[in-house]
Formats: sequence, C-alpha cells, structure tokens
Amino acid sequence: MRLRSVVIGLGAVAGIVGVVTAASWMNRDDDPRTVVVQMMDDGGKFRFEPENVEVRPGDIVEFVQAGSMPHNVEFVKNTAPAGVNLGQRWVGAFLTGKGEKYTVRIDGAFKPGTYDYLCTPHATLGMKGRITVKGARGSKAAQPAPPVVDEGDPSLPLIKGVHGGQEAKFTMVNGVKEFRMDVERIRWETKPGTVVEAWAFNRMIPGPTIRVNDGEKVRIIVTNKLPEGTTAHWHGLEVPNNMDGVPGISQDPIAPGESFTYEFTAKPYGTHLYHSHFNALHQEEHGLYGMFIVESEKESPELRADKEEMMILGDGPLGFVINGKEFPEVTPIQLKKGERVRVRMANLGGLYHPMHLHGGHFRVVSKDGFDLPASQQMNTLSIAPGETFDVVLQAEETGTWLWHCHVLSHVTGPKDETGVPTAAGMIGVVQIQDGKTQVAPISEHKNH
Ligand SMILES: [Cu+2]
Repeated sequence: MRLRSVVIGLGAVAGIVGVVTAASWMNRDDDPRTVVVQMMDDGGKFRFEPENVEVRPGDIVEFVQAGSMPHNVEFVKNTAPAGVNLGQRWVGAFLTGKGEKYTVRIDGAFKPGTYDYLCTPHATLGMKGRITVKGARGSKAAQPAPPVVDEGDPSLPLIKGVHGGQEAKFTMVNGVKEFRMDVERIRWETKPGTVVEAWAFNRMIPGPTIRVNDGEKVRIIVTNKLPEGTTAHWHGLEVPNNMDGVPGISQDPIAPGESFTYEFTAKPYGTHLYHSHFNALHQEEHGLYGMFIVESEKESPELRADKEEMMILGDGPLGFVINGKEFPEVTPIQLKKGERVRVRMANLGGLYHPMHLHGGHFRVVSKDGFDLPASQQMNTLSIAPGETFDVVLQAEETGTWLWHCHVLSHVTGPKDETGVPTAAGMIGVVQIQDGKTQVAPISEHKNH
C-alpha cells in the first residue's frame, strides 16, 4: 500500500492539486492517507485549517506551522473516547518555525470516536479543532472502546482508592514542626477504571495538607525519588530568599536521591500552597502540589464554619481533576441543612476554571490568604492558576447540587451508548441532607 497525500487547507489551488493528482485517482479508498492541518494566525484569526478532519486507522495527521506565533496541539483528554491512552501525544511540542510539523499517526491507540484538540496558548482565541476517527477501512462498525485506562510505567507503585490532601503528619523537634515529604513517580487512580502516571508528594494528589499556626517554626525535609531534579516552592508564604525553592536563584535543584531541608517561620496566616518549581510544567501538572494552611485567631470571623473542605483544581496529564479525582470520584461535600462550610479553593493547573455552584451562593471572604475589604456573594468564581480563595457556604436547600467548572470541555466525557456525552472531569458535588428527604446519588448525573 502506498501512502497517498491529501492536502487540505493550503488554499483552493493547492487543495485541488493535492486531490487531483493522477496518483491519487488511482488509489483505492482503503489506502492510508496523510491529512494536513495548518496552524494559522494571520489577520489575528487563530485557527486550525481545516478545523475538522475525518481519518481512519493507519492515516497520518500532519499539523504544519503556517503562522507567526508558536502553536502546539493539545488533545482535550476527557473528550476522547473512553479507554484511550495517547501516551506522550496528549500534548505536542510547540512549533515555532514555518513548515515545522507535528505528526500524529492514527494507530491502535486512537479508538474510533472524536478527539477535540486545541492550541494551548490560543485556545481561548478559538484555536481548536477536531479529529474524527472512523472505524478501520473495510470494517462496518466502530469497535467498542475498552473501559479501562491504565497509563504509566507498570513498575511504578499503583495508588488506588486513596484520597489526596490528607493532613500531613509531623513530629515536634525542639519546638519545630517537622514534616517529611518524599517526591516520587506513581500511578494514580483518578476515577475507577482510570489510572494515570502521576508525580506526587508522599504518594497522594494533592500532596499532604500542611497545617500549622501563624508564627510557628516549620521544617520540611524533601527527598527526591524522581529520575530528575526537583525543588519545592512555598507559594504565598513569606520565607527567607534561600528557602524559596527557585532553582538557580535560591538553591540548586535537589538531585535524584538527595534531600533538602526547608526551614522557615509560617506567615502570613491564610490558605497557601506548595508545589514543585523545577520542570514545573511537567512536575506540577503531574500532581506535585498541595495546600499549606496557616491558621490564626486573627482570621475574619466570616470564615468561621461548622466544617472545612478543600477544592484544589488541576488539569493537564491527570485530566480535569478536583483534589486529584475526576467526576464521579470527586469526594462530595456533605452537609446537614443549616450547616456552614468553609471551602479553601485553589487552582494548580495551567488553565482558568470558573467554578459554578448550583442552587445557591457562596461568600468569597479571602483571596491568596488575605481578607478582602468586603466579602462578596457569588455563584461562579473564576480561579486562575496560582490563586487561592476562601469561601463559605450555608446549606439551605436539601438536594444534590453540582459545583462544577463552567468551561464545558472540562466537564464533558465520551459519548454513552445513547450518543450523548457523559459527565466527567471537573465536577464537584454538594449534598445537603435534612434527615427526611432522599437526595439523588451522585452517580445519577450521567450526561452533562
Ligand atoms: Cu475548567
């Protein structure tokens, strides 16, 4: 079988030439094809041309840089058919020079179905596209996708059924609260049937929640069990410059097998974070992050609540996750009617997420740990990467209420057997019980 080249999007003339060559007429329909998609940005119109292509197993899609800005191809993970593992191909490299190519072979990893993709920096400007993979040539129906995704090196520890962000254990050593954090590669279950390669503090995502008091002395011994360097950055905390975890500036990266001791006085009080600051696009998005809470009596009385929860958003190679889990595995916030909950929210992904609550409102009291001059009632709070918010919610109406990201591609999964996309990804749930009324189980939310 020869490879036939069908060029699309090079303009009308080139397109016709591509299709009308003598060789292509002589090809049978079951020959593999190369489909070209151009990455364009002329006239301020950021786009893939053509935006939609249909391919079959064995075909090749070539993304060709035809613009003046760097572009890449990022497949939107949870819109791919169930069971798909594109491995390293979820996110392609940035193409800078005209004519540079990112070649995607439609091999067995591409189950039949649709694959939405975007250019990471220009998605919000509309630079998105779709590949529809049809069944193999000669086969009548698409194969059903297998239900299980298992990615990552099988020799890595498999961490299943574990919830992240558990309170970090410490020992008191001469008045200093001492924590130990091991940084390691693992395989992490984001929901039943989906396991992804992750990089984690103490084998959980988010990493353990560090909770200390304002002005307390803390020591965190970070041991690097990764195959590459790492550092830990204390995000939002006032630390001495040499404790800031910035490679090249405040320290050398912690080499594989080595440890580094971070020591500082915890301040200011509020909701803060920690995360890797080395190869961060890879390390942080694979799960090397957690919450660093500094408690104080001086906090706004508006934050007083019966319960406390956290909502750490992540995206990238783990999928669209809340506290390291995808819907329906995200732990619901369970409240009794009348109860008040404080939710510490943070975004450690690479995209912004407008988090919308159904059926009620929450009050935003603090940002980045600092009390706002006036708290504000909201039902949708957009959280950019690196931001934290403290919000309080009063449980008023009995029921199962969604609290989800309103970027719809972050909450939409593969189609079910009826052809309707499923609920997936960044969907949290608040369940308010009054002890009398039956509320719907979370699993009832099937199509978003
Ligand atoms: Cu989102």
